[in-house]
Amino acid sequence: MIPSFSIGTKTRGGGPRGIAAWFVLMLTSALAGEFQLKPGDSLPATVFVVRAQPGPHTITLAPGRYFLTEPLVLDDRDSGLTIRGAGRGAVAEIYGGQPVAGWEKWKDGIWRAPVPKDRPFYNLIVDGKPAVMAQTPNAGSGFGGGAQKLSNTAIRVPAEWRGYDFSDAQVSAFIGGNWFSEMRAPTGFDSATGTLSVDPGQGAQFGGMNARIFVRGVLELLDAPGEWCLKHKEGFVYYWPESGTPADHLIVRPVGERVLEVHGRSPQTPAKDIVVENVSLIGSDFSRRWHLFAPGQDGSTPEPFQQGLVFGENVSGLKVVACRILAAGHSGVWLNRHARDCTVESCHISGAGFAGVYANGYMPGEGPFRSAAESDVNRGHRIENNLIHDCGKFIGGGCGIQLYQCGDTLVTRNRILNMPRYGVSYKGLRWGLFPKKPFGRELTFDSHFDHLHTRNLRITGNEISSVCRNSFDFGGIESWSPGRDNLWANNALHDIDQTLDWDGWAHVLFADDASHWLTIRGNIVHHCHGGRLTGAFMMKSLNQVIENNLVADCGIGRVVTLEPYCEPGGNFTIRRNVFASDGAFSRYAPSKDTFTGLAGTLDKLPPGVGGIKEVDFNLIAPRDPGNPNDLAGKGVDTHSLFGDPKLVRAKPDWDLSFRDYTLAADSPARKLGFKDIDVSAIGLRADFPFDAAAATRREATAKLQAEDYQRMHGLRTSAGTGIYFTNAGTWAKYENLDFGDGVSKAVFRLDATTIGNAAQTPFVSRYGETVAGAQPFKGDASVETVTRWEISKPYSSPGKSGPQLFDEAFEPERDIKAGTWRPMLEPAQTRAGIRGEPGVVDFDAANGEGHANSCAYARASIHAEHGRTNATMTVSCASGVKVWLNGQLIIAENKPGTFSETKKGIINPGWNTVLVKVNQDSAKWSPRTSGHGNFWFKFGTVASSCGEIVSLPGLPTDERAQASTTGSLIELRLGSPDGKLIGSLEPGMTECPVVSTSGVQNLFLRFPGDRVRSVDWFKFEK
Ligand SMILES: [Ca+2]
Ligand SMILES: [Ca+2]
Repeated sequence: MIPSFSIGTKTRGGGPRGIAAWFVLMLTSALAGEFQLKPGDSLPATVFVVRAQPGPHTITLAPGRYFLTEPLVLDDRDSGLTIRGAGRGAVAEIYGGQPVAGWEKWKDGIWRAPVPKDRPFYNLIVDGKPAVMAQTPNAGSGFGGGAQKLSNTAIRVPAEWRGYDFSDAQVSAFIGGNWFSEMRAPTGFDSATGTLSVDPGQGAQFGGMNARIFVRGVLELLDAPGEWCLKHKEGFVYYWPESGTPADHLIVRPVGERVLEVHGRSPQTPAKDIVVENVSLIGSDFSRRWHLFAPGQDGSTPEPFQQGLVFGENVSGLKVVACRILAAGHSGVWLNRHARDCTVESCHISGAGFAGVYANGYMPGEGPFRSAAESDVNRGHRIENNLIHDCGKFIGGGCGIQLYQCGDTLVTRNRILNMPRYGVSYKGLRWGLFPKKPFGRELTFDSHFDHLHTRNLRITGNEISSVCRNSFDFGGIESWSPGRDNLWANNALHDIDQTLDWDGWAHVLFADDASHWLTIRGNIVHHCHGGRLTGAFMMKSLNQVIENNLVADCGIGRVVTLEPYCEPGGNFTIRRNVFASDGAFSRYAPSKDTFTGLAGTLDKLPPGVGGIKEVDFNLIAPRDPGNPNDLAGKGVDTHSLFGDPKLVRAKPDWDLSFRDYTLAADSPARKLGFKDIDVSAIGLRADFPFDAAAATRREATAKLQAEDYQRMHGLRTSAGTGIYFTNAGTWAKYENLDFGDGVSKAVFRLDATTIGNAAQTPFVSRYGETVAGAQPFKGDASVETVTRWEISKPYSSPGKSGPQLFDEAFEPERDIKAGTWRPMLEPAQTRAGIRGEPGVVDFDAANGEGHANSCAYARASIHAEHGRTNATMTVSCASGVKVWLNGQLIIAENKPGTFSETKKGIINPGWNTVLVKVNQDSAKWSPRTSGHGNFWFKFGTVASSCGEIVSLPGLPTDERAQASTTGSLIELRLGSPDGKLIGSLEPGMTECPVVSTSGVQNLFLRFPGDRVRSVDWFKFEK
């Protein structure tokens, strides 16, 4: 038997001690080669002792809990070591911290316990999951909570927060176009003004903090079950248990940002062939601040943030197999810099603050290297058969698997779900941003690929769903400026929906800038949704191939965005695919560069590169059967077939998985050469060692965020907040809910308007399924911005510059009812991810960018209870603007600026129309990366003393929203959207009885009318 010890090495590779020497004797006399530990024994001390013996060794952990006082650090002296858990299912649990004891009731539901003073930590692990650091608004209920962004380094908190203690606070902030989020640390608090200063994060390179911020880590914000807060100066941690008391839970405070660190002492002396198998590794710390890149860079994560619960650097052949890796503060597994031939296999990774698995190489041209080949140090990994879910807990850019400058790697058979951003992503650096002389050598376009190590990646057989739930410009699988010759094959991607900007950029398979020589083959994309600029695929780079894929049951704006942009693009191939879902707006959304190729950041196209190489032999169910192929004249799809693909679905829509699609024997796809996709090679292997359904099961009595559905029909999500657009017949599916031994009541959190049951329904404009309600003015003495418009296409005239179009009257100017219009209900986002502020109408972003020397129009209506005169109307623009009020020209300025008119500001009782025209300056168009650009306006009016006054996009209409006056707001159904009705929420109510429901169920929220504006969360009670 091994005696119990609580000794540990104090520093990495620390020297021997007397007690350790005695320990060696005990161990070696007990067993040679294999060392057995039981709970209470010290793992670091054992490693320290084992290291002194000739190996290789195996340390076997008996089932039970092992708590570390500091990270376990292995190095090259431990090469060949295996750490293995005894028993099945990783029941030996290594915690990266200490249990918190001594809880006492504090107030309300809140308990507190002593912890070491002056030792801040940023993650509290409760039953293997990260608790929510006290925040406002509460998790899953949006942003702000009264706090407002002032600048990239300051926010203003509400007046009632001014007495709060912000010494443990953090500010979580999405930045710029919502690609990434950062965690900011306070640098000062001015209680007189309520101004909380924070560090600058990465700086304003991507636009700095946007409005999607929240404050966390303030005790006064601890107001809900599941929240915790540290007061590190007091030495107390506070927690409100989700159920029972703290004694009913295992609550652990982390002691480091890594739990298991495998770190060879130099790149030349890697730690080799270390195996960690069948153990649970639970809980590591997050950090006071975090950002993804160094300021001014778009590359490697800065050194302090290169963190994983399992961390490997200077490693070769590290294997992490059949482990549970839970509640990592940063990433679950992080393979840093020099890391070769590592394996992460058959693991269950969940609750990570950032990514499930991250491999991080050197930025091109950086590091202690003399050549490109020398710098290729992170490669050869295999990431296979892992269940990775619910990561991105602290970082909104969190994803399943991400590789940076890491290549020759196989990512296969993983099941990835519930991420704020990507399922799988990998990145390098695009030509246009490349260092000009890496390692002192001149660079050519051809030789720059030598420096791009994110190459020869095989992303195959993965199942990815419910990702991209809280970020913009996303992809289920994504690449940005990697090296050559990557493959995405035989993956299934489903239930990935646009969340932040319905009509904005997103692609399920998103080959973003400079994804050259990428092949996308044999993938199944189903049940993905989004508007105009959302597609199944992006194709913009050199020599890409999209072949033999199936797209079905998607509601998307385009199938492929086939448009080079920024970097060189051409030689496009799209062949033998089955597009059973067509784009609602366009199939390929081509630009003129699509047919010629684009040199982009090169002076000219590389030799042999043209536009389309082959877009043909596809089977397409066309949106418009009467005009199935408007690109036939361009040589596109000339041999393709248009019509019913004869797709056989084995299950009803709400239950379909990728396994349920087959093509009928007589499907025309076969004649075109389409090969059946092997669905048996997708998703977790049969030998996955954990119960995946149990791992992702939710309790029905916990708060269920409405936006965390597994499938939806017809509605929309506002990222991190809720669902809306719940028109009659829409539904959302919540899978795998455990109702335990029964519940009797459902409780909902709805928006105030729905609860208020207002008798007066607003005016509406309808655009197909989109309904825009009238926006009320506050009616105070200030100028209030009109935020929703209908906009025209860009108009131009041959040979005329933008300013010269100022006095040329196009269709809408001659007759406001004429022309083609479409709604612009929220700020458009540019392709570079720059989102306009509310009320800034950016025609460039809205019309797809690149419209130099044109003008455009916008129209809106204002309905006033009482008329008034001298209503100051203000418009801002970047070039020239005209404003007509009720057909009268009130402002005409052919120059940039802000212009006001008061005397002609006459608001009539009833309806008024506003028409705005703006033109562009005569500068050559270039993509906008900050500011508003050069083709926009913002308009507002004073609306005081007008009584009830609202604005509506487009022309006046008297149609009002139809509220369902009878029937319920929400139906709760089991099994299917029309399955057993277990409860109905009645108008004016926020809770309803539920017929006794127990066990594990799939629940559907079905909306019988259109009276619910939005749902934030719901839960069941006994
Ligand atoms: Ca709270
Ligand atoms: Ca919510």
